[in-house]
Amino acid sequence: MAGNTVYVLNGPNLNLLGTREPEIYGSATLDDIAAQIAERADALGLAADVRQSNHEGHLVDWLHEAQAEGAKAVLLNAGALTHTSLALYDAIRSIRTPVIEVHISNPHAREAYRHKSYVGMAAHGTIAGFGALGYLLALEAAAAL
Ligand code: CA2
Repeated sequence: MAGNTVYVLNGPNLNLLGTREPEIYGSATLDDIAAQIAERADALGLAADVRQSNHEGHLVDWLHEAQAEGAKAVLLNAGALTHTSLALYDAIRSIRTPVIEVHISNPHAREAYRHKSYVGMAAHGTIAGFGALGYLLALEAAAAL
């Protein structure tokens, strides 16, 4: 893997994007978003590796893998694990690869239990509230790192 690869990691339930709650998360599916990411990555001279898992440990393993493989950056939408996972906080802190937190919605404008982010406390930066465009904005940020 070349050092221009950006891992784009998605957590629990994001495989269901486009099927429910379009007023919050939009109507694009994760496959639609992955296609947009691939196109923008190509234009930026990057390669994107888009993955999704409903299991916290997979996300931890992929963060370690990103570092081991020399990835340029990780874009991480950890879903609800954002607000609960000390394991993801520790994993992000344990790697040197920059991690950019991404959210489709703006958790700070939602329920109080979404205001705390373990991912955000360890991440290089956060992009939230711009819908699926946030992944593309985060790619631009990764390219500029
Ligand atoms: O806004 C985001 O990207 C979130 O990470 C989405 C998470 C939520 O728990 C975070 O607070 C913010 C939820 C992902 C659930 O995905 C769904 C997909 C389709 C229908 C319903 C939920």
